[in-house]
Amino acid sequence: MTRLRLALSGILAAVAGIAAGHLVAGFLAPASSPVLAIGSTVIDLTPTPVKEWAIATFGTNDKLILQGSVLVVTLVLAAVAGLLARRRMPFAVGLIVLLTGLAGAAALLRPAARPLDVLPALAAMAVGVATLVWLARLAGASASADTGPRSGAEPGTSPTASPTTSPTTVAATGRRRFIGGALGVTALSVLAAVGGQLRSGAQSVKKIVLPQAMEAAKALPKGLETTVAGISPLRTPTEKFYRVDTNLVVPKVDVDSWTLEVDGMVEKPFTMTFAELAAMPLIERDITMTCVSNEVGGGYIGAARWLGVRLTDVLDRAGTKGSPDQVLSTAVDGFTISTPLGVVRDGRDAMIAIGMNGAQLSDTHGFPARLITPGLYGFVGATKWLTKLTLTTYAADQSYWTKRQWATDAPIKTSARIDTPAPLSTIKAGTTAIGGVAWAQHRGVGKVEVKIDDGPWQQGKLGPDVGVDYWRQWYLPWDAKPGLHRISVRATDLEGRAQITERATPFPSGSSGIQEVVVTVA
Ligand SMILES: Nc1nc2c(c(=O)[nH]1)N[C@H]1C(S)=C(S)[C@@H](COP(=O)(O)O)O[C@H]1N2
Ligand SMILES: [Mo]
Repeated sequence: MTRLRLALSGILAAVAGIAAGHLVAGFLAPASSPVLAIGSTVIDLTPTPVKEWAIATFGTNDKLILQGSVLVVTLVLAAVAGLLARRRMPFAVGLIVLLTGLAGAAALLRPAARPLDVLPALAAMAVGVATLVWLARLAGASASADTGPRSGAEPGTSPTASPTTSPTTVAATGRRRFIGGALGVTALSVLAAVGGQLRSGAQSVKKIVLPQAMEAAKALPKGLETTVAGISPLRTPTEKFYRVDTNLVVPKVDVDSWTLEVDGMVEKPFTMTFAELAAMPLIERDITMTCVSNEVGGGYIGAARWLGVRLTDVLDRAGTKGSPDQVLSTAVDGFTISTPLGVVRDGRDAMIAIGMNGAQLSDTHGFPARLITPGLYGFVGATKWLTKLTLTTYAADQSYWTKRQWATDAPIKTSARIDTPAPLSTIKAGTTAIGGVAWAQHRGVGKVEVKIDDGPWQQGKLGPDVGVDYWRQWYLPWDAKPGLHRISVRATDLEGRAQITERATPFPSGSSGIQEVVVTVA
């Protein structure tokens, strides 16, 4: 029983410390909360294959699983500290100091850390140590009573004990005190954690008035979703747009103090405010983004209307010195992306976007400004929370993912996805449609073909054309006969190149292969 109470003392000390740290972080910098700081560092240190495995296995839950794992490991170590507290208090305290010290170091070593970011870990350290010492003493006292006179609390000498008090009643009192202390710590921890969460959640980005584009983009045509049930809408609503980034906490950027710096191999480095950026000529473009981690048939793809400034317009203001081959972009949290300068300058609509689907960028999608590079996977051209552009060379500088052996030049691979019927679903026999989306950004989709069981490749009908940088909806009418059926799809770009049929994993330059869906027709 004593061991259980001691272990619980350690666990509650950790919980109290983490909660206190979370509360302080809520006021200072949400990302410096102890578990989050350690989690972010783990993300950065995780070898690429493990990361790939986690994304493939847990999908968008990967961040929750990571934070849960950090928490569980911490609590196990804290339980050990609790067990040590009885006879080896200095070691117990040392363990808590070590754990919170790691959190502090993690917070300070974040690429864009400020010295104050260490405070949440220090708060966690102070609260954790105090709680451990106090609870372990209560646990020890109840234990001493359990084991009788041998260990101190003599019956009869306790002020509350009547002369007839037996060791058992003293033990009961000690136990009550411990339980009271434990409940008190739990309650305060919950309050602190909730307070910290509310406080960081309450921070939101400022509402801005988006300027108009020089020439408004044409209205988006009516998509196939109005006629083919289950097909992805032609434009992805912002709330449904996939989100991929390394951030456990979304940066909430203060647009009034935000600046964009242009430096590196340029003639005239400069810094501009958001107002200055938004005052430049704006273009509006329909572009489909894809994540390199998208598996065949996966959902890390979205199509939106972006409002922004041509990237070359901004770069041209700085001029070029020497022969840079890379635009290294940096986000407010220090995250970096390399984009080949040749691609940026080949005439495509690479842009610094400030608007998405008619509204300002949301905090999750990079407010107040992000890069969009049509035709390239997001990790080489779509920096969110952008704050710096550096002209440099691949020989001199590497970015976050290139340091982790991902490809430097990563054009989006042509691919097609079946949205309906859903994999492994059961559908009614009769006239129906097989449908989905296909993409070959910056080359354009030429045709989409569907194969049912061992039949021939049949050409699908294409939805409206929104340009080469946009995806294309497609469908094939189907008279579904009862039984189990296999459906595959393949896209060919406008240059006549069919999508790669060999299976490839997302690492290092994007997945390939043909999606096959099995359905039951009843
Ligand atoms: N600052 C920052 N920008 C980032 C990332 C990131 O981790 N941090 N991830 C990139 C990746 S891998 C992709 S696919 C796109 C995703 O953009 P979205 O979340 O708006 O869909 O953002 C890119 N920009
Ligand atoms: Mo990505």
